[in-house]
Amino acid sequence: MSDKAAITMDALMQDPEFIKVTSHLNQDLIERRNYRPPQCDVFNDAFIRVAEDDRYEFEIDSEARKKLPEIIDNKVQRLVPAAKPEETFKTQYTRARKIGIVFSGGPAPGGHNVIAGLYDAAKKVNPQNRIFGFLLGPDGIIDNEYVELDDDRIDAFRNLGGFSMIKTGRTKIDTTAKMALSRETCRKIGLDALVVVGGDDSNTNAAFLAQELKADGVQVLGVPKTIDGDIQVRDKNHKVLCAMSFGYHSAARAFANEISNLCTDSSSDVKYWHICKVMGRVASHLALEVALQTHANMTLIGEDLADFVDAKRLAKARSEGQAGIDYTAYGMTLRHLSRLICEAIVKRAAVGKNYGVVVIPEGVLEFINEIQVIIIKLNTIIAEYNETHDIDFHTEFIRLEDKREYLRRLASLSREASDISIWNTRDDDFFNDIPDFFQEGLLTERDSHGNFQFSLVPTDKVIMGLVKDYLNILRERGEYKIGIQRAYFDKTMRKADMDPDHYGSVLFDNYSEGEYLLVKKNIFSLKTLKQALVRENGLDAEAPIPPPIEKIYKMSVPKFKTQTHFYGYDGRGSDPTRFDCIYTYNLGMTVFNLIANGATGQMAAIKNLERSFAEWEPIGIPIAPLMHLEERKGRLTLVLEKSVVDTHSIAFQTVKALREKWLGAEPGEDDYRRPGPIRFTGKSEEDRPITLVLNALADKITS
Ligand code: FBP
Repeated sequence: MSDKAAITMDALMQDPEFIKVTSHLNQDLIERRNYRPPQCDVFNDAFIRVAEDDRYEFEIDSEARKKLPEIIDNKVQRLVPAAKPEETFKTQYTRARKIGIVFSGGPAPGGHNVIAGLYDAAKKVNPQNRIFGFLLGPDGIIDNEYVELDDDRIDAFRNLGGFSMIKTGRTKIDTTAKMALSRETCRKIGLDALVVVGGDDSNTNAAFLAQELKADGVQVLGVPKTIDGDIQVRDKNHKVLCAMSFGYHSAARAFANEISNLCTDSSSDVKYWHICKVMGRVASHLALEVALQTHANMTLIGEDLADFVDAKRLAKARSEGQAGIDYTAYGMTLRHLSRLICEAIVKRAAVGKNYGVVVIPEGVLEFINEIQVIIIKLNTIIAEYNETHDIDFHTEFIRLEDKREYLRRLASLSREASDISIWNTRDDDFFNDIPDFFQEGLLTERDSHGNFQFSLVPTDKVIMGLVKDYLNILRERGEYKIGIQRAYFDKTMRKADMDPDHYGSVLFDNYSEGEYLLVKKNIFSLKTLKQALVRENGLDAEAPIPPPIEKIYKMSVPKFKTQTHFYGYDGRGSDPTRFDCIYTYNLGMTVFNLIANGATGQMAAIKNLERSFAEWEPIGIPIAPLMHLEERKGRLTLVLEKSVVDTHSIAFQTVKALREKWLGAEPGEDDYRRPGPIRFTGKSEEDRPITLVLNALADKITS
């Protein structure tokens, strides 16, 4: 570099404009940091009590009662103003406390505001209250790694996405040794309470910690976090207590914005099908909201596929007089799913739209019976191997071939075994029939909670591989064609002084009707085109195909070009929507008030999220009664019940009712909706998830 350039650069770096545009501080960041979310009405009171609410009942699992006796009889608690508090209450409420907080599991927009809400509420009640953030998730509790949070740190992260303030991790405190270390950490700091901000597994952890640490006087509270939206709580009479976990709205809006941009691109260059895999480990809540936000042409909802009944197959069995029930007609197979996608693609192509956008939920395979069975079997095999050997399955069998060989051995042993084996030759054959990359995916290491890591499986590739194969078959059969607009055909013919009617009836199946013309099924190559022209149009066998006809024919032959995208970590790291900012800040305040009232084993929540802010009600939900037995690492384990998409909900029924409209397999523009980017300020920011608004309508209409 020359001296002149160096000097110029030095001078430039002192320039105020240069400093401004290269600083990490931008207007949006400044506005976010300065924003103070509104607080639910009750938080304006100096003293807040909890009132037990007996209107809510739960179906209690006997295993939960056995394992969590100290917290199983907890009730729903409402936060209410303490109008004339007695002195003992005041002393207890305001006494100086040490509170630890930890993020657990994947990041979700709004987490920092939970901390800010907790911090502000705690400092308001008593400036001597101290908040400690455990680092890198539950490992921070086990290893006694934490930072004390102060004004500067809190202010730097207000209303910002991610969990970067204290980081996160997925460790589960699930052994006596880890529990003992956690207890030791609480004792060393002198913690009064611990707040676990996490999903279903983390709130499960919170319940076990609450049970264990009760005797030590350490309260443990949970906060419902996960972009997946699968922490939704209703009591046994379906009364909604927590309509949605935090982070869901922001992630769905971030994904929707990106996917809506693809709708715009796709309908502009009209050559790609965009295949969008959207996060959500099991439940399809995120895909559902994305569908409502964007009106993408096709959105798969896993829960819907699980309910699938192949009516055609049943009718066929009935007409052939088959005895018994054809069980293969119940539940979706991968093959059948690929057929449904092909059907949609073919329908759009018929009206000239050989492009579009498909949304596939990350966890869709969980709802395909044949795959789910294999996943559970492999979970069990891997867990059993790890339990009975000193070395972990994935360390012992590094290459796919080694893993396959182990499974092959199990299958051959099953032939000799007298009782039922977990892996038989049918499983092995099925497994060996699927592509290597998918086998690798199915064998992928389970997370620390024993969950199958769907985000590591190229689900879209699996499904679209089958789709491509079947589209080729349909193309060969002449069933996959691009419709030619009648007006365009007429114009092209007339430009070449050719009579459209003369050629139209030779070329097209539906020349007498329809805005889009479909080349006849028996014309599937230039050779068959020529034959048709010679046969039906009197073209001399030696003459070339007239160029305009050749052009029209070529336009009708579809190429199926795809672009695949994964929307997950990007949206999970987005800054929160205003809805999530307000929601999480109030969750933080709720959790402090539950602590100040001596609660433990409760999850902070805001009731009436689906309604206007004035109706939001901070509550505590007992965690233990929400737990049930679920398969993890090949065995039944007590965990918080995940909520999947209810196919009877208004939100799902809306998507179902508008499916054909959004597919857009008719002439004219598509019905795409543009949600736009998440904007922190301004009136156009979406209020709350559309899923919530629609589901709340059901209550309104029926009440
Ligand atoms: P949480 O349930 O912990 O909130 O995480 C949800 C999620 O984002 C899923 O959508 C996704 O399948 C998974 O985390 C990815 O996990 P990882 O961060 O370990 O790759």
